[in-house]
Amino acid sequence: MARHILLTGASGTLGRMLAPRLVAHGCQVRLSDINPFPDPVPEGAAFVQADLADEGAVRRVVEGTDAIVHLGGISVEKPFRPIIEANILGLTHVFEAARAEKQRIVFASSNHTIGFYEREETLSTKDPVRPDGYYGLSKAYAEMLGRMMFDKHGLESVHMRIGSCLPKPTEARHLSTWLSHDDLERLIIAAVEADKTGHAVVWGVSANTRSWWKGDDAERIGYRPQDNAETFAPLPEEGDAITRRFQGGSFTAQDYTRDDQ
Ligand code: NAI
Ligand code: 15L
Repeated sequence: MARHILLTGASGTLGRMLAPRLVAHGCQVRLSDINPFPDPVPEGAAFVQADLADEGAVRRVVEGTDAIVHLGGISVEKPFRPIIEANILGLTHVFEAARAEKQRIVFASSNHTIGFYEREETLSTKDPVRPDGYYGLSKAYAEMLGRMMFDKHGLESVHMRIGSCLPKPTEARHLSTWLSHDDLERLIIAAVEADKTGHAVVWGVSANTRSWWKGDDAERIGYRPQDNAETFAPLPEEGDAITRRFQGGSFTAQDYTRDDQ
């Protein structure tokens, strides 16, 4: 894969893991984050510090690359102001810059777009979103922004609704939500290399026996997961009754005030 890729959120957990893997695929990689890159920058990569909320900085960092893997932003539930800065304003800057440069975006969406579905339900990406907080809502906005950008401008984007991307699953919920590091890499490579994607939404999940998520655009973009959380079963249940009830787990229980059910 000889492409020049911009990887945002490079200094975060998944960015640090992916940076050397993308280089190993033969990509030229531009890493970017608001925070310095904490590791030695891999040979074949370069790091540029930029705040997603700064439109000019985002334009400069996007310029000259061929595709964007957008992981940068707030990755947990927070009050709406910081979420708006990074995940709404910053994200829109990335899409506008990509539109100017005619680039595909591979975006790290999240299972928290649908966090309030009960665990007994099996979902397709066509089911209505049920965000479990401002964080999940911001990811749903990204998926809709991608839809509008494709319908109106032909800008392609692949939205990876990532479950729990960890070296290995550690709790019962992960038996359904786990995405192995290797499968995330496979998904990103498929999304970058697919001939055409249009606007695609793909569950960012491994081939888990207990997955809650089925219908999506995985086949269309050529994503074939190979790992399965079941090899780690059984695992302990975690958290309170709300956490255990909904697919979004502990995010659903944060600031949960309903008392009618
Ligand atoms: P992380 O929090 O470790 O990394 C996010 C990075 O974005 C950080 O390095 C942070 O400095 C950077 N960032 C935050 N605000 C920024 C700004 N204004 N300008 C520039 N950079 C900024 O998160 P992680 O776990 O690496 O996740 C990466 C992406 O994947 C996130 O978008 C997250 O929402 C998404 N995701 C991750 C999942 C997981 O299991 N780790 C599950 C679902 C989605
Ligand atoms: C996410 O969206 C978060 O970024 C990550 O930290 C995990 O909490 C994950 O979802 C999850 O639901 O397990």
